[in-house]
Amino acid sequence: MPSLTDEQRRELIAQLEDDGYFILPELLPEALCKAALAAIDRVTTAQRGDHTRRSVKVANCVVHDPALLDLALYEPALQLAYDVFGPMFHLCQSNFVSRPNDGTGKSDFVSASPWHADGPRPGLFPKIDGAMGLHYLKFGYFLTDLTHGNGGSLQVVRGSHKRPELDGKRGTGFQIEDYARDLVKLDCPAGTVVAFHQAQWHAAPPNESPIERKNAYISYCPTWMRPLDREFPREGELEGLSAEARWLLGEWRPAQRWWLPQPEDVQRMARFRRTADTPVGAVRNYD
Ligand SMILES: O=C(O)CCC(=O)C(=O)O
Repeated sequence: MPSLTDEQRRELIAQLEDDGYFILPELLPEALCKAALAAIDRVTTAQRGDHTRRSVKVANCVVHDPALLDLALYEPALQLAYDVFGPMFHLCQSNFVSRPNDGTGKSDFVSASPWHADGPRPGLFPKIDGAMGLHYLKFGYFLTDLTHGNGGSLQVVRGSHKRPELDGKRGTGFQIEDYARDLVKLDCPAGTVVAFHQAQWHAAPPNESPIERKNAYISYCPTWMRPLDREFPREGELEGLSAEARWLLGEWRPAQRWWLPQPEDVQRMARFRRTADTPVGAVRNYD
């Protein structure tokens, strides 16, 4: 399993602050990529039924297959979530999309996605100097090749996380050509992992290629935010999972401990801290 050095982490976090996104230096390990693809294919086939060319999006995908939960446990992502949120972060959202050239022309976040920022919504959340703080960090796992250029790659506007969503423009008032200088099209090889700030403007055009686009988005937020696309697990639903998986999925605890961790809570994800950091047990301000 790849793991980032402190230096790589510093560089990626600096990119996140400046550009609103970064690309992990290593591709996803082939075995993990293959397992996630097999899981996506299995769930997609079951959901499609006879509509074999339909695009399929599945929310809270981590509960559908252990390989998709393994993506949520990908060490470089957890290291970077730790960097931005400290030890008290958990899973905010997970979904996958399996998107062929489906010919629907829809921009419904299934067949394609229009330009937007994820929020958080409503946009009435506090801003500092006009910029929205980082409330969740989202990782896109692109599991199929997109280097051919017309597969409906994720696109972002570099630095847009520092501005209001689409500069406050609506409908045809927003023209992506006006931002051509900062437009980044992530026509990337299979196994590429891209992360972005939730306020980053992003979109994905329809897949116009013969290669089905398959990817997962997995995001993390502080434990004092509720997950976006699932309820907290009920008794028994986390049986057999690792301590880290149970933490990410939100195992039961008394209300105050979502906000004020006990020393053992601070320890749960402690192995993802930077090696140069003070050992977590010695940090008093989490008491
Ligand atoms: O279709 C895509 O890849 C983009 C998805 C998206 O915009 C989102 O999850 O907010």
